[in-house]
Amino acid sequence: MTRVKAIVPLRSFEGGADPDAFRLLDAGGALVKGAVAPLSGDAALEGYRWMLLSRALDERVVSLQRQGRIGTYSAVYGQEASVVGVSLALDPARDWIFPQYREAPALLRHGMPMSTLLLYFIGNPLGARVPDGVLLAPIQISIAAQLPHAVGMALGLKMQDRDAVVVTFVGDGASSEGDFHEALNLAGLVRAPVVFVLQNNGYAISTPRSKQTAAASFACRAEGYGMPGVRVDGNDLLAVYQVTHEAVERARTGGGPTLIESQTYRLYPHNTADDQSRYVPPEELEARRLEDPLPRLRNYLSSIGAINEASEEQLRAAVAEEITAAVSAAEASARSTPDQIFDYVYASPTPRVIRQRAEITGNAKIGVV
Ligand SMILES: Cc1ncc(C[n+]2csc(CCOP(=O)(O)OP(=O)(O)O)c2C)c(N)n1
Repeated sequence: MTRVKAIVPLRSFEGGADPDAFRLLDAGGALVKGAVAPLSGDAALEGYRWMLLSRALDERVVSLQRQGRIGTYSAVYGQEASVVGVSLALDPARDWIFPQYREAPALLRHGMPMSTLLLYFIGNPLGARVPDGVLLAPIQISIAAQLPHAVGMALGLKMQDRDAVVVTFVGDGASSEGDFHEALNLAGLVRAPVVFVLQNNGYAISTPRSKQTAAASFACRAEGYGMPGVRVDGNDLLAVYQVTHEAVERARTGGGPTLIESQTYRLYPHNTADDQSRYVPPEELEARRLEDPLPRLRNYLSSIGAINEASEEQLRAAVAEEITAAVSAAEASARSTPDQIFDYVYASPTPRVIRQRAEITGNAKIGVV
């Protein structure tokens, strides 16, 4: 009997440098042989500013959380090139982002005020309100639920003949949800102008990538949905920008969706309630720290004369000042009250919501609406 051959190579990416991923900068920040930088020095410096801001914001918010001034927060730490590289390829005046919950700098660059974002993490429901004219869906905690919404929005934009694109972020863990497969299948079928950015950061809380899927990569799943799949070094800002730019242009010009697997690494615990020392071997963390995207881009910028110690110092000071002002503004806002969570559930509250609200405010006898 003839044996059936496996149609995909049974080799999987377990972290560290994937030799097949697209990259433009090597680990030391030098352009790889033959590479041409897709961003000018000024544009790459702007990317670095967003990355510095993201890291400084993570550090500040974690410190505020430890003081009891912030609720739970999922840091971007380690994934800055992945998030900012995508963001730089978008036009905030016409393209939409449907986020997960670990993309702070992309939301800020798209027009979300930092004080509003902080309000969200403080636990004030008003922080979840996206200001008018800002092309963002609200942060999504229910993993993968943003994907069908993103496809629906993209299809709507296509039907209205707009030249706008939807970009949605999703994690490696969330890609095991039914919503992921349903959304990608439909997007491929209707050629929706949507780009799926799957951030493979090594873990879904404590579940390592090796326990997430038997597929050789996340990107190779794209074939099953009839769309291109790309693997990119997610710690290389220039490479992430380029693959996203190409995918966005393809979507904008009627070429349909793309699945980008951005291979990065979460250098911080899943969120402020997690302890990654329980499941990440210390030697793994140390090795992956050497792939930190910030020094890598910093070295590149300094090699082209776009940054020096003095200008970096100024950037860091400006970013710190911006964060301090946003924290003050958020903390000066009116405190939320527990019953506010019921205000945004339904346009007309159901009897159960009315009862629960009354219970929480102490205004009702249990069971009486
Ligand atoms: C539908 C649903 N199931 C479970 C959870 C609990 N949960 C929160 S984050 C998470 C892991 C997500 O991992 P991944 O998609 O890889 O994203 P990452 O947090 O690593 O960026 C889980 C299971 C949830 N938020 N929503």
